[in-house]
Amino acid sequence: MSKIALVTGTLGQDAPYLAKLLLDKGYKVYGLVRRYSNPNFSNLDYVGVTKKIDFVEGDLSDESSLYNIVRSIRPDEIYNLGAQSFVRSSFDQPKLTTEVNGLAVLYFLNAIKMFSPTTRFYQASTSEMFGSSNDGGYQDENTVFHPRSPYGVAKLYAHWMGINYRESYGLFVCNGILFNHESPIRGMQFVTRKVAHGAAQIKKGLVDHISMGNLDAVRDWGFAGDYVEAMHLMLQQDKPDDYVVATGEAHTVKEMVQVAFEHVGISDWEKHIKIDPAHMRPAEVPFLLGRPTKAMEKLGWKPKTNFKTLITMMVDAELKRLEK
Ligand code: NAP
Ligand code: F7E
Repeated sequence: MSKIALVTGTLGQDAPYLAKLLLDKGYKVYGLVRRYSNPNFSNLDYVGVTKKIDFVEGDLSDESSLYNIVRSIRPDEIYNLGAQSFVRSSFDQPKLTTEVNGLAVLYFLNAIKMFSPTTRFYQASTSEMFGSSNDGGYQDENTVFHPRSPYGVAKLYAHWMGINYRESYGLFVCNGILFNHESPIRGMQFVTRKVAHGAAQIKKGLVDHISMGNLDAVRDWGFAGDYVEAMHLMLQQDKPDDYVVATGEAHTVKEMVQVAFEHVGISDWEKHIKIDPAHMRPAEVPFLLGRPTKAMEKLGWKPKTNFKTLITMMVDAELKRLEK
């Protein structure tokens, strides 16, 4: 009998890569999609899985829809990837972010407890929960949390609620504390895709500059296709646990811009960047660098794609889209 998985965040970045991995392993995959007048399947199309997924309609802010879905499907595994995931927007929409990123996890955990207690649950936790905290230059599972945005605070609520239901009711809940991960189907607002797209457009003479925020921020950027492997591995272990997933390599936004522009043959990239305070955040997370030793040792996971390969892959994908 093939395993059944329910994935949320179906039309986003990570879910298409995860769905492909699960389908290749023989899973039946259900994808939660909220109600749209015109749904956008382009990310699922990019990965080639649109027709292989069974779509179920529901909304993370609607408790009853999640209860009904868990009760009727009783999945072996749930991967909760859906979220209001843009940190900047969470400052403008803190309540919505709290409901979708925080409370939805409580709804899922209660639904599992009541209707399907053997279901294994993966929660998309995030390095944003570390915020301004780091232990001597990196963050791992032992680092104290100090989130700096409503997004990070809501995710921390979900993270601890998962641990609480694991300890209180014995549910199989894993939190994957993932650092920034990117791909050619990353949302357009996020800095890597914005820069990859901008560099390709400037190269083609379509625009002259990109407006950006804090170029000094440091991030540990990996490839989404590598990171979904870690999500799956977490749910295959004998015991549930929490894991940091990262590359262990940090770069500034400025370095990322430089790699993208140099890849299209533009060395004077500074001329094409305008700093706009609109892209700054009320509280910034200045430095994120993960130490994924536990995931490497216990899950046998390791990242395969390095920083330069990732950024140049994204720029190439943008050039290809523009040529079409
Ligand atoms: P993403 O591209 O923004 O996808 C999130 C998806 O959630 C979107 O498809 C969105 O639907 C859906 N969603 C939002 N609100 C919803 C609601 N009320 N009901 C149902 N679905 C809803 O995010 P991602 O990059 O794939 O990330 C996956 C998960 O990992 C997220 O939870 C994110 O917070 C977390 N995470 C991401 C990173 C990263 O670097 N990518 C790092 C750590 C953690 P629409 O398409 O309609 O907007
Ligand atoms: O910003 C700086 C910005 O929006 C990265 C989400 O997936 O990863 C992501 O959150 C950095 C920040 O990602 C611009 O200030 C400068 O320091 O690409 P981002 P994020 O905020 O790190 C975490 C792990 C998640 O969990 C989130 O869901 O880049 N930056 N200039 C800019 N950022 C943006 N977006 N746009 C700029 O123009």
